Amino acid sequence: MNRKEALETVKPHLTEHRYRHTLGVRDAALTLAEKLGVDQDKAEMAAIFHDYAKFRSKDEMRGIIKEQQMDEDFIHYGDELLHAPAGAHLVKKEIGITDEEILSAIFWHTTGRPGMSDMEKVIFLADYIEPNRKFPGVEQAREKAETDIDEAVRTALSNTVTFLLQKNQPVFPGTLEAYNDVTFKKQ
Ligand code: DGI
Ligand code: FE
Ligand code: FE
Ligand code: FE
Repeated sequence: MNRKEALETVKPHLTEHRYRHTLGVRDAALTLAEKLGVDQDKAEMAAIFHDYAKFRSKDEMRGIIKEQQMDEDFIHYGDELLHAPAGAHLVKKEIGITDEEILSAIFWHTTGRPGMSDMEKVIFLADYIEPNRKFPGVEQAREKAETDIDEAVRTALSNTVTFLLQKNQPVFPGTLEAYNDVTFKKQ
């Protein structure tokens, strides 16, 4: 599938706003992929489909997580987490993408995980810093991404954990493990 077909395929699954975000993630992912030396075509595919399941019903996504015997923490730590693992499954089943690098980047794009691959970092960070994002701390993460991608990932994880704590929301264990992992590696 080429870029144009991929964009035409994903568009009907997204709102205007989410499609614009997806184009931003695609642009950011291409830049980060070049910096990290990962396959730019794969990074672009992962970016285009990363939010594929964003508007599926919660019940459908919970069903996929159970049937596919994925970590049920994805069900218990907040509904925002469902679309990443469910999306990886649906992109494989409905679009026919089988590349594991692409699928795991989609799978982990919301939470991150300890020991993230370079492709996973590219999509996780591109989702966080793409040009349409406006939340507090994003500028700092963008600046770090210019010079030190691990430090930028650390900032994104740290900001996300801080944001969740401030809102009295649970933090997915894998997100804390990811934060600890990149923080230990810095020391
Ligand atoms: O799908 P997007 O909006 O582009 O971005 P995303 O997939 O990174 O989802 C962001 C949302 O996910 C945001 O509302 C915060 C939430 N989130 C991220 N990490 C965690 C989390 N929510 C919980 N409960 N726990 C987490 O570890
Ligand atoms: Fe997402
Ligand atoms: Fe994210
Ligand atoms: Fe996204």
